[in-house]
Amino acid sequence: MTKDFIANYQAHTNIALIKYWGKRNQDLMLPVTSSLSLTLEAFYTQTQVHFSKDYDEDQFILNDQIQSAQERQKISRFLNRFRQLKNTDLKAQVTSYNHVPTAAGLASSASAFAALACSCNEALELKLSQEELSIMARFGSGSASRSLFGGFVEWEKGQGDDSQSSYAHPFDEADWDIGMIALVVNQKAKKFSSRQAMQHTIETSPFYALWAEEVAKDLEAIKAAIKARDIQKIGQIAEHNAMKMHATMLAANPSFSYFQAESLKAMEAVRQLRKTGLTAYFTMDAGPNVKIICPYSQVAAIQEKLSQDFDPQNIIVSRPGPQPFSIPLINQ
Ligand code: FM0
Repeated sequence: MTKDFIANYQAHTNIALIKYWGKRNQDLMLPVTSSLSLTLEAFYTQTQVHFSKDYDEDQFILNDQIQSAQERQKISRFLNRFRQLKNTDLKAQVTSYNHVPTAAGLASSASAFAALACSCNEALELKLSQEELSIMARFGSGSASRSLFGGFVEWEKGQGDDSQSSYAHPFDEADWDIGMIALVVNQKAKKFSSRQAMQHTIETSPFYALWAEEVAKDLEAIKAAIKARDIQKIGQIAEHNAMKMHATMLAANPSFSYFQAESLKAMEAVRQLRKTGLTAYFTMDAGPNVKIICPYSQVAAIQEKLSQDFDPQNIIVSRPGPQPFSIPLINQ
């Protein structure tokens, strides 16, 4: 009888409060700066991997759809790193589901590669540590290195070209009054990948010279604010950090931006919330959606106010999320 290697894991996505924007080494996926995120409960990926002699080639099925050769190749390259560690050439079937309420366009490579790394580790009985898995996930997508942990997570930039020195670790459990609201805007916005966008920014934006220094300061300040559980400070620092990242893109040549008209409207709505005495700050990533940092105890009041100007279906509330965990196998 042939032994099959199979496992299924759930990993949650994360939103950076201090952003990762740029690589110092593209081949090794090493970032220019450290970064810090909050893992979210509401958005996650479940990924089963099955290594077996029955497969002649790797297969990748996402949300019940067989994926293109291009998508499959990305997965195959990622699987190769695990095959190397196990010294096997078994092919695999990867079956993945993105759990994102509505068609929110928040599906993230972060939860996807974190879940796949965990499943490969268990299926192939590699017994890698969380830190080693964070390094493995990083090779799929930089932000995925942070989804190996729950709550507030810091991804260390590491040293030089030492690939093993850059991984994430938990910073704070976030088991206190903090939440995040995703405000989904304009899902039809043209997408361009963060990978290309950050490289173009490094190569052409004169403002990028300031970025690393600003991140270092913001990171120290937000860590103190998290330890003090000062949401107002956390929000102020995160909002400013996100805007500085987007400013580097506005100064790129040619310039580009992820801001849509609706994103600007959402940011203004958050500023108005503050005028009414609520504690709410925004952040934005490589897409038009706006995410709001707030005390969880204020989400109902914020939701109600935002519902006057935005479709309630597009306002998605989340608590902080957990680290990846094993889930039952799906039927073959
Ligand atoms: O998450 O080229 O990880 O810190 O989301 O795959 O490493 O998709 F706002 C942008 C994430 C970038 C900030 O980039 O890029 C953050 C961002 P890859 P990712």
